[in-house]
Amino acid sequence: MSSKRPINSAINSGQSGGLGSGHLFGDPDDEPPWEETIAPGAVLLRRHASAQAEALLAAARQVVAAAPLRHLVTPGGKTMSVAMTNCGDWGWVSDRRGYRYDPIDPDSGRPWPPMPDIFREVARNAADRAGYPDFAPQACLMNLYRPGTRLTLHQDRDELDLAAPIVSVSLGLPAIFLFGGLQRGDRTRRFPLQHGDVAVWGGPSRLAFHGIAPLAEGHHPATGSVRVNLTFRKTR
Ligand SMILES: [Mn+2]
Repeated sequence: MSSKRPINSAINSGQSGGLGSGHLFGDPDDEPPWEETIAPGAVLLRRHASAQAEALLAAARQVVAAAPLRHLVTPGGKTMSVAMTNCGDWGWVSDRRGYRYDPIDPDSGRPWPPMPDIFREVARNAADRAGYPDFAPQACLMNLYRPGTRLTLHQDRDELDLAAPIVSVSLGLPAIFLFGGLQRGDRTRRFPLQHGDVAVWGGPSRLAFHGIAPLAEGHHPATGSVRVNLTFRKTR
């Protein structure tokens, strides 16, 4: 894929070579975390991952070095605007044959890189805080959003275990999280997501429709001109 080089250097385009220092600008990352319930079983853990953000991004760069970001093709033949890669025992992939979890990176023919400990810890702590104890993610899907990138309304339903929640960590540029109900036509509400926010949804909201509105232009000291999203799932 010819577009690999730019997207794979994208996370590094923040200040000082992308190692990023949220503390340089102080305020937003220093806010103590708080929680907002947005639906039964669904909660936004505001700034919950702020303190670990730099470590998460450093680990994310290691993952991308081993399994480069790429634009997947949907079963219908459309190229997704979000650039993706995975780590952990299972990776989410999409191609002409459909959506599925695969232990092998189809681009390299090798297993996905292992899930970094810091990823596992942040995901487990967030799930705990949201009321889902002992969350043990088997898959981490990493999404990279550039300005204009969106994720249309969908359900996460490729997992065999629907008892476990979805844990989604936002890093870098802010985004608007669209969160609806169990039917596609249900009313969708918009929630701004900031660097360090973690969304967790499970239980009665596990199959809620959700998406991300087109990303606005901007600059974040930790990631430059992009948003990085880490989504953790128990797949089976
Ligand atoms: Mn999703």
